[in-house]
Amino acid sequence: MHTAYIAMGSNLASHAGGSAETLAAAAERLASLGRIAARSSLYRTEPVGFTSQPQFVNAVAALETGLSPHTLLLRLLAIERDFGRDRTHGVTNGPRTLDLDILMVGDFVLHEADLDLPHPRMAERAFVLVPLQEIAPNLIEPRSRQSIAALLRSLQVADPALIQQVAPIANPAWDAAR
Ligand code: PH2
Ligand code: MG
Ligand code: MG
Repeated sequence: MHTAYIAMGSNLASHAGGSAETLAAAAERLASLGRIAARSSLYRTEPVGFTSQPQFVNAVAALETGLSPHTLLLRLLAIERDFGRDRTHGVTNGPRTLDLDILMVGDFVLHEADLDLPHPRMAERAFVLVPLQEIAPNLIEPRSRQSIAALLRSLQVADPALIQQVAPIANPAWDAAR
């Protein structure tokens, strides 16, 4: 058993509804892979990377699971597909119905073609660090050996505007299950 931290994102509607409803429904599917130990608030965030696309809704969940990182990855990809994620079209970093990224699994450090752990860009992304710090401020990122709170402070010093692009939102479907 280990704790996997999973970043959730959406900026297109799915069969479950808008992005907030999609993340709420996806969290129920995550619960079938283990036990959800915590989930952050939902956040409305400005798109990063490819900027001419709708705002995202992002969150982070902590999942206690016995699945190996690779098995977990396959299961997450299957859930993405079930919510209409189409990887055959579209731009890199472009709009998506559902994105489920593994941030960390315990203190696994992996560098493989299909899976890099911890997620190589997590420390640059306010839409990841802000929700992650909400549920696991003292968690140590094993590559930098820094806590999530420390990584977020560094990002805030480097670019304060980034943090302001991540704002908590309320959603009944998500908040009821927290
Ligand atoms: N995901 C990306 C690219 N840019 N921007 C925000 N705000 N949220 C995301 O989840 C996101 C992004 C690629 O996965
Ligand atoms: Mg992804
Ligand atoms: Mg992603």
